Amino acid sequence: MSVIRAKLRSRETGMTQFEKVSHFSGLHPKPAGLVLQYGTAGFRTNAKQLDHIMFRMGLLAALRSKNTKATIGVMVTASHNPEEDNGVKLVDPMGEMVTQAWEEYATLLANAEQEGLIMALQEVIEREAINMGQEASVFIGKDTRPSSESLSQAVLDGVSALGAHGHDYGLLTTPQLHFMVCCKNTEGRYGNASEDGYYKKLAQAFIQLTKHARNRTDDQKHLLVDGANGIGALALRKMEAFLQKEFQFSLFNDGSQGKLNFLCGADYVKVQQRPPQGVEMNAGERCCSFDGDADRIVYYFNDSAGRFHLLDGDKIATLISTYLKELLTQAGLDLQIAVVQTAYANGSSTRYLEDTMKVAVRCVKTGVKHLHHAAQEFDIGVYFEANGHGTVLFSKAAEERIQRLATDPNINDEKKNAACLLENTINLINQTVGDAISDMLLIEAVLAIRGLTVQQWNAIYTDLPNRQVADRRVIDTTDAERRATSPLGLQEAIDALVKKYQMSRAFVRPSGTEDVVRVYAEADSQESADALAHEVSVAVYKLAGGVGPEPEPLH
Ligand code: G16
Repeated sequence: MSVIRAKLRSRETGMTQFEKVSHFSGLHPKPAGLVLQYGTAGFRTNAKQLDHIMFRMGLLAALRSKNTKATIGVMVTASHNPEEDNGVKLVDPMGEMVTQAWEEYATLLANAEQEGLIMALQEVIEREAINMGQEASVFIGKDTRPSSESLSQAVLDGVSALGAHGHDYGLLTTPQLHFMVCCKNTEGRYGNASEDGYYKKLAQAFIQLTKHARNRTDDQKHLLVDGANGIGALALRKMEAFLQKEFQFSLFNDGSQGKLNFLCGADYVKVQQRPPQGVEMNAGERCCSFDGDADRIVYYFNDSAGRFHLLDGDKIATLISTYLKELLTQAGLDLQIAVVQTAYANGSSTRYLEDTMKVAVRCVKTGVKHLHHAAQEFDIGVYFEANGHGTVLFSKAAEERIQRLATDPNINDEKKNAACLLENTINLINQTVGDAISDMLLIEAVLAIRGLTVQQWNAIYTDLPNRQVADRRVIDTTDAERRATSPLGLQEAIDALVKKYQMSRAFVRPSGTEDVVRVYAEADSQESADALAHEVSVAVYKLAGGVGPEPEPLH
């Protein structure tokens, strides 16, 4: 029925919608036989393989927009991956990652051979009973990779092939695009769907919030920022004027010289457990790194003995949830706060949150989409992956109670102050997705309000030494997912290895963003964590059919 209507409507313009799709699809042909899987955050691989994927995700976004009667977002980025890769992230109406039910359709369209594309489209249209006469609108953003230019053009071709309106924002951070989509679909209630709207909203909230911090010194206002040579650096520069010198920064790896994510950025710092290249740090100085599309952040500093200390997503979640819990107590609000983590969360962080903070902790599968949904189940859900990707979600009811309290004339000063802080905190947070810039400003504000140095924050609990390994040589990457998880005896081998070390834990999983198997290990000492990570990667290599030379011991 919906298909017929689409044909009738398009006949008026001479070409049916499907003829138009076929015509444009010929300009973005799929290499025969190429099969790509929808990964942790969408499709991601070498940019050379992605032209047809982008065109087809433009089609899918147009369909999703017709289906939801709302604006949908498409972000062209491969985030933390090397510059030669690219990828695509799809954004649903409220700014969250596209619903998992549609990942299946994304895979269907992505892998349909050239002559089967229209049939695949028809299947989606029929299964979702999409009215093809419905207007559609898609917002598009891209990161700074050289390939992003032509790939975002391919998305636009897909969008217009189905008669949808495409708004190309050009260069944006991923969280900015999520923000724009949410602003548009809430008719401005979440903010103004423009870059300036984003900067203004966050900067105003930050300035209001830091008014509650007494006597901020210039040192406290200043941060070293590693922009990963990516879009986050450009965005931060644009935001500078809006912050009215209340936040000052020295920006390194701003893209003017170095290569995106190369020896810098949040993923490099977290996995290598060392500072990025190109940042001039003095002992004790607070530093942070964004990733390639600025949806992740990690903090760190070197102590006076030259030792490196990393404050990752777990430490960020602890800082923020402690701050929020204290404010709730001061405000007398009985809202339930929970922290959502993944298996990568350091064991010490989980123990601290549960035993000392008495905060509920949930553990879910890797992937922001999983964390986001789990966090939505609480009044206040703080979610962070250890890699620095996270945010805080406030339920509608929680926001309303906080707002009512902040304007209640009959409460004492302490309660009023706490309620105002909570209100400004909500405005500073990008609730659609993890956002390096928003998270950074929130962390800076919390440290200032609580009068904490980065060293004091770091001392809240001590991380168990840990090691992450991701080795392209370890496994045949075309079949990574099955062979990493299912070879007979692998889990038993890991269990036996873990038993050899004190306070230890280890697991392996195929990455959904890179052609690697990730191995994580933690133990009571760095030597043990390194040795366990090595032994587990050898077990994976032997039992899962590793390719190339056997993994070597670390250090
Ligand atoms: C994406 C996801 C994250 C995930 C990361 C690594 O981040 O959004 O949730 O933690 O990939 O996933 P994997 O271990 O499967 O490779 P980003 O920042 O790269 O888009």
